[in-house]
Amino acid sequence: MYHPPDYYEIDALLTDEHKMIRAAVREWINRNVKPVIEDYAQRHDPLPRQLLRQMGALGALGPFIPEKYGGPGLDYISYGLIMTELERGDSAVRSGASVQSSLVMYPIYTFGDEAQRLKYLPKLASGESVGAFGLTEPDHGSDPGGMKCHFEDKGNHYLLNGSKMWITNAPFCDVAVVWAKDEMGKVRGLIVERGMEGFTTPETFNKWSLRASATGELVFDNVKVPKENLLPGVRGLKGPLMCLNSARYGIAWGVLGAAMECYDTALRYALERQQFGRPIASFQLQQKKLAEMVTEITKGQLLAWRLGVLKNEEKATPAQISLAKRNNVEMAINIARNSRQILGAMGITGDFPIMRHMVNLESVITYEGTHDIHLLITGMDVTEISAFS
Ligand code: TGC
Ligand code: FAD
Repeated sequence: MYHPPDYYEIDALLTDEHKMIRAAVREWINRNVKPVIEDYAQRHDPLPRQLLRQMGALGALGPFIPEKYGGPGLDYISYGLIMTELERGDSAVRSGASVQSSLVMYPIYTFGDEAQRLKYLPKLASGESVGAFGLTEPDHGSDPGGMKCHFEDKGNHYLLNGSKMWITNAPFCDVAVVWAKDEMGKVRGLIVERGMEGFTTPETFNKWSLRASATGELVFDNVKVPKENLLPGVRGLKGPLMCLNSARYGIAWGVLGAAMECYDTALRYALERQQFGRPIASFQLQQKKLAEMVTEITKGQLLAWRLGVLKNEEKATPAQISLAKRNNVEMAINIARNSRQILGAMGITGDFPIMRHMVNLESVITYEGTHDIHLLITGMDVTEISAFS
């Protein structure tokens, strides 16, 4: 039985509706993800693909999208709590929901016109349609401003060329929000649909991390994109970066789920496992690990909750979101590593969720901006000097 820590009674800061939403997603994870996730991860088989419609019914796809467009219109604390529960199941499940919500629905809602919102959002909210987000390219990861992907105005359509890589959900996406440069070199967002001639999505294999998530490329070879598929509401790199703010916010909450599951597993194991005639939890070195874990989780919970309040008030800055993503992902990966040690050899098996969380978090600390990039964003914010250029 899972007992997530709430050392500082943060539950008292949640509404009854928040707790109801959290309980529903936790129960859904217990029934639909926990029993099968290990098998999907071992077989390198994408689980979110099978679950997207159920996640849609739960309100986990675009939780902040208004009801008019098929979303449940929830607040940002609810969004965060949903992400925490999903990532306790597996980072791949949270990733699937993050991309759909923050990287596909958010830009269509925020930068799209009414026709685009009505055409795409309801199907994305229900999980009938799967979305992908194309920013990273083979030669431009941390530095997306250097992207080569580009399009030309051909009168009655745009002609898109280039490629994106490391794209979550690419192999089975129905629509992709793709960031490419126009003839003036300005970054714009285009909605590309599966079936458009010249658009292919080869899968990337051989991953040791996020094995239950599909990753791939988006390749555009003279793709004719209808003019009505250009997102009219934003120009420049700030468009994709605003989407990242929303996804990074979700990750700051999500990784708490992975961390709490690892801690809870390690605590229970330490209390049961006997060595030298005593539970290993009685040894000071193991207590130090557990005490530090619960301390870091509590700090991470407070950070996420306060950020959620600021986000609800539309006051959360990109730098605040960046700090929370960096802090909480590092916290989670350290907790996964220490929890694995508490379990000794058992910790490397799939009988426990820890090793799977640990290797997943190696992706989470890299995507949505690497740990180093987030350190530099905070450095830039406090010094007002950019270390990037
Ligand atoms: P820079 O010159 O600083 O900024 C360009 C323009 O953007 C504005 N801006 C932002 N706007 C909104 N939110 C933010 N977070 C913003 N950061 C910057 C900025 O004000 C400027 O606007 P304007 O109007 O003056 O033009 O840009 P730079 O080229 O120096 O780069 C800055 C840097 C390095 C911080 C940024 O490019 C960055 O964050 N790099 C990391 C890339 C990244 O995170 N990629 C993620 C790809 S998607 C992904 O990983 C999905 S994983 C999904 C899953 O499975 O869960
Ligand atoms: P690089 O940018 O090449 O960085 C390599 C190393 O150099 C890192 O340690 C980095 O911190 C360091 N570095 C780079 N620049 C600096 C600097 N200025 N100062 C100091 N150190 C620096 N992208 C999408 O667009 N959509 C997706 O859906 C998506 N899903 C992903 C799913 C997975 C599983 C993974 C692993 C990645 C995904 N990504 C996605 C890509 C991800 O965002 C990039 O991997 C990430 O932004 C880093 O880019 P890179 O891998 O090219 O590393």
